[in-house]
Amino acid sequence: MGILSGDSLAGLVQIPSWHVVLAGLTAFVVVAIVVNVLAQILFRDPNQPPVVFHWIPVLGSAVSYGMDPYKFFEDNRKKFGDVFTFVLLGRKMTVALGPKGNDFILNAKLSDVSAEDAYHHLTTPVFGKGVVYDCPNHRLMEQKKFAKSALTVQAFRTYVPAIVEEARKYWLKSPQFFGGDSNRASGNAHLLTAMPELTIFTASRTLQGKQIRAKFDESFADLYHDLDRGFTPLHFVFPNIPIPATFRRDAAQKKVSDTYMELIRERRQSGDFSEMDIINTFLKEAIYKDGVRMTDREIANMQIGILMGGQHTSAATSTWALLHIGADPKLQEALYREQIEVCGEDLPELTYENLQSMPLLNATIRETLRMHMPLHSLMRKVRNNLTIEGTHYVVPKGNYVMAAPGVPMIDSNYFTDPMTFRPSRWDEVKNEIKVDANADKATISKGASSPYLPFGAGRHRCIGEQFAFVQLGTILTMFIREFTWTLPEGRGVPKPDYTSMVTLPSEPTNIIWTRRQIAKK
Ligand code: X2N
Ligand code: HEM
Repeated sequence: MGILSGDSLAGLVQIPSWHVVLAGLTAFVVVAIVVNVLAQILFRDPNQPPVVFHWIPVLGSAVSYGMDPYKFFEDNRKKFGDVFTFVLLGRKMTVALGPKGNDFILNAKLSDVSAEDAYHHLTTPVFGKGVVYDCPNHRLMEQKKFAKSALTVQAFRTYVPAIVEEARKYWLKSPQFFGGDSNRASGNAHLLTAMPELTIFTASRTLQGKQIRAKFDESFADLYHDLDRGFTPLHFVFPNIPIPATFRRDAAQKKVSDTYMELIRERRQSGDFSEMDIINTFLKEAIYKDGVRMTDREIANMQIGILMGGQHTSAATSTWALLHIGADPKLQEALYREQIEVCGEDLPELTYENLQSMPLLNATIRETLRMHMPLHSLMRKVRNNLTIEGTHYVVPKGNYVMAAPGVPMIDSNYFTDPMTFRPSRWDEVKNEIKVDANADKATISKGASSPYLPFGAGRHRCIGEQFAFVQLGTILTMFIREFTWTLPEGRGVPKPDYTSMVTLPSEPTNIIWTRRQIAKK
């Protein structure tokens, strides 16, 4: 035996046993907590916004914010007012609530705040490189312009019949509906299965054309599912956490992006640019002002970004809308009557123009977005010390600012009885929208300090609003034509679940449906 054998080493150096290690760790954690608590009590900087008290460093207020951000904002607003800072898994987030806060954050100077610094670690592994938040802001501005140029009224006129056809195909095929039996007269559908499926079929068919839509009947659905499971708050906190979902995300990103590139090459070769989709507008227009051309890879990755964004927000919104309509038989009947009035007794093929003449339908979508804005938190990383107007507070560089446009939308100062779903509150008056016809409270203007901003404001504002209304309007109209539905006996509209990327209804999200035509026979 040599002198350096294990036995003799153990004799020389005392290897600490497990309970000594545990005691050491516990001591470290206790000291960290004590230091963190003392620091909050003793070193409050009067020039910075107040900090929400938290026991555990790094974790901070993650659990109470993550469980119910609106309750968290409300509770702390009572203590601190509209502006306060909380710790979210190592990040310092300064919230500015109310229309003024939204304006402050969403219209902040580009040199002061950055969306890409707040979002890119989450979005880039999913969308891919070179686009959206993986490029300078001026590139994103032009990418949005290219995408937007596809979303014309002319294109929407072709999208409506395409969505109608997808909806019909979907009822027939999906086990949530007829499951292949066109005579099935009633059933129970799980909306958080059905609506994401119908949303991705209709969005891909319209925004990306027939060829991409066809791929969703094969491998694409699974690949997008893998991308979805890498687009979560968990991946926002730990972008590269070594779990299967992360590896699948990365593999799927490559395969999906390659598929779009292949299609781009095919279209160039065949010279067939006839579809009015976003892929074609990029092929025609994607040259930046400085002469730089978007690469095929970038055009492909942009397609992923657009489909992912539109997918989550729109699927959540249609699910919420169907739940509210299901809970309100009078509204359901009124929507049916509006349709008959606008389209005619025999309900011929729906058109884009029909949708524009259905105020109750559009008010129902608006009301859904008011109560269930899909994105409850919008973030920017602070690049230069930011003084908050009208206060002595400075938000230091390196912090994040967080806007929550959903807060005024459920605040009784702006919307009467805000927790009641009441589409009739939306009475259109010229370009202005009166919040409530019966009480002359706030009037919504086009400014960024509007209390109603489901699509954001400022340079990062959504480009998908009109498309979303076309898609949601067509899907809801088709539902109302085909079915009557209720929520299961004794159930109301579910409470929100904030733990996913968008605000979803918590389970169960089932409806009991009956077909109108077959019921009549
Ligand atoms: C651990 C509760 O759950 O105790 F997609 F081309 C594509 C928005 C990014 C929001 C991140 C963190 C929540 C922690 C809960 C495109 C259509 C876009 C626009 C803590 C215990 C993407 C991350 C949400 C952190 C909240 C927005 C979307 N139009 N789509 N504890 O990006 O627009 C796009 C744009 C983000 C977030 C969070 C927790 C263009 C817990 C339980 C657990 N957030 N979040 N889009 N939390 N817990 C999009 C802008 C961009
Ligand atoms: C940006 C909401 C649908 C594409 C945004 C923002 C919001 C929003 C709040 C601002 C994000 C921020 O400031 O950080 C919604 C809602 C939707 C919807 C509520 C549906 C109901 C869509 C669709 C598309 C889309 C269908 C694509 C066709 C985008 C893009 C941006 C954006 C490209 C710009 C991001 C930026 O400039 O940073 N959306 N969106 N959205 N949305 Fe949407």
